[in-house]
Amino acid sequence: MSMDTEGTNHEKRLAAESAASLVKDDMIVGLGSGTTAQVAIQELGDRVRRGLRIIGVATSEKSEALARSLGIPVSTLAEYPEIDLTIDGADEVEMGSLDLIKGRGGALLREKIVASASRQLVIVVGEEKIVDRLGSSGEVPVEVVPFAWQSTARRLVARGCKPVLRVDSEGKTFVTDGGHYIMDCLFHHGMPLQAKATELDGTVGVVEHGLFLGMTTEVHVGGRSSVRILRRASTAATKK
Ligand code: A5P
Repeated sequence: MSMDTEGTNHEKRLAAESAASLVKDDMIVGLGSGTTAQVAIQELGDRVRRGLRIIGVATSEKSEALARSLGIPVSTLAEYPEIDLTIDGADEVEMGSLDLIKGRGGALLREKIVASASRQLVIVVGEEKIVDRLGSSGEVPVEVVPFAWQSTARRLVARGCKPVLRVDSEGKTFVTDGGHYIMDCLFHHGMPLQAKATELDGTVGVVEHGLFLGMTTEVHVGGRSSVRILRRASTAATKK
């Protein structure tokens, strides 16, 4: 394993452990998706084995399978419509607003539904995910219905972006847990991406998009030896 990968894994673990420490007995916990959220699920699994009582609600099939394999009781939003705290990763976090881009791992729809039902959304990332301006590192994933996706792509072009249909490692069209496709949309620089959220919400054929605006409670940023915690409505950061 390269030093870089080791470093990144270490940073993910620090962030994940810090966020998981917020979880207390009898909480309903949203279980995020992606490699950093997986580390948080593993940490929660360890704590469940040592006696922590929680119920998890997963944001993807993969996270659900991992949680079950670790002995974390898993339920649904139908049973538990209100979630106390969700721990999830992100592809970008905008400094200050703590607005997010999510979904580059392919799980954005369920992630947004779970985040919307959560009293607290705690994001776990490494320093490389923090950006000054949303969209700095690339595309916004947009989940679309497969039917006439080419028409939806044309509508997305009219919204000012260049959409690319996501394919998997074998070159087949990537299909989400919900049976949809993802278009990775690169927006022209200029207007703040936040202004595009309402346009995407109103685009026929779009199921959901990866702009998570005004949802984050706090961000645990894993560094080399400490965790920086960012809270919304304040640029103040604390170190653990
Ligand atoms: C899943 O689709 C995403 O929203 C992930 O939360 C995001 O891609 C971050 O994943 P990593 O923790 O693997 O970088």
